[in-house]
Amino acid sequence: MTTHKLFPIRTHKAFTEDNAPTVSVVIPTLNEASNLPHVLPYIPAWVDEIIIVDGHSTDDTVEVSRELCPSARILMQEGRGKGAALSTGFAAATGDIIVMLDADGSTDPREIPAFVGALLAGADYAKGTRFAQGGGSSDMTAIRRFGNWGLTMAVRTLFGQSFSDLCYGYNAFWVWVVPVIDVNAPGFEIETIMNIRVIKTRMRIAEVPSFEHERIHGLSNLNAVRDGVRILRTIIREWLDWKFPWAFEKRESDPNPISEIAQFKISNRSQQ
Ligand SMILES: Nc1nc2c(ncn2[C@@H]2O[C@H](COP(=O)(O)OP(=O)(O)O)[C@@H](O)[C@H]2O)c(=O)[nH]1
Ligand SMILES: [Mg+2]
Repeated sequence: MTTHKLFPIRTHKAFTEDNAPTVSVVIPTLNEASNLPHVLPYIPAWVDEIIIVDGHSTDDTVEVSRELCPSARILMQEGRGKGAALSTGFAAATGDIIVMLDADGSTDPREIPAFVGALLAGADYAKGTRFAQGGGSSDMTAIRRFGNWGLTMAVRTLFGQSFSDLCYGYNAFWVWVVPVIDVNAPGFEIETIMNIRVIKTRMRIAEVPSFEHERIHGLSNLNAVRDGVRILRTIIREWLDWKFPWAFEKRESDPNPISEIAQFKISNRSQQ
């Protein structure tokens, strides 16, 4: 990816009461039937679209989603992993703003106004942080905390940023951010890639203090060591791509379908 020369695209759109930005919430789910009753009812009523991207759950996730939230769009993800599910959801979202939310009760839907507020106040990308005043976590083991600290420091050093949190998946952004950061990764490294590419593309990033609650039922799908190594490899690859773009030139025959869909949406929107 050679996005280092890109300058941010802005919406340049004056929102009025009749033209208020619409909000889509994208939720990846993998066997979360018992957790969804603690999440879906707390999504603010003014959210325009809820997209649930299921990873072919073997429990009643889909049925429970339909029952709790009949208006939600339920999609089956293509490929495997949280990253693939989010990519499917981003491509399908029709809102001006996309909010990423987990289904296990860790990310609190009642914080959505703070994320949307940061975007309305001028940010391109509102990035949740558990390590700013007002944030916190009751879902981090010591190894995760240490790993996240080390990886955050690595990104701060390599990319010259002052992020306080790297591996956290509660973020919100304007829809046009999707093709600019051109994100496509299958696993949990998607959050890191997004957080790095918004630096590389010089987005206005606002950190939003957020409290991560303990997963309510079931076990995390993340493996701290396996996924930590994947994330470290991702950081190094992103840095090499940033510093030596000529070595990573994208081939013409390597299109990103997510980008094409988002570009299409953006050009349609600008004609409205
Ligand atoms: N669709 C889909 N969702 C996933 C997958 N892996 C994790 N998730 C969802 O992503 C969110 C976060 O996953 P979790 O296992 O709690 O990881 P952690 O929060 O990093 O410990 C939850 O809503 C999961 O249901 C997957 O492979 N496919
Ligand atoms: Mg979780």
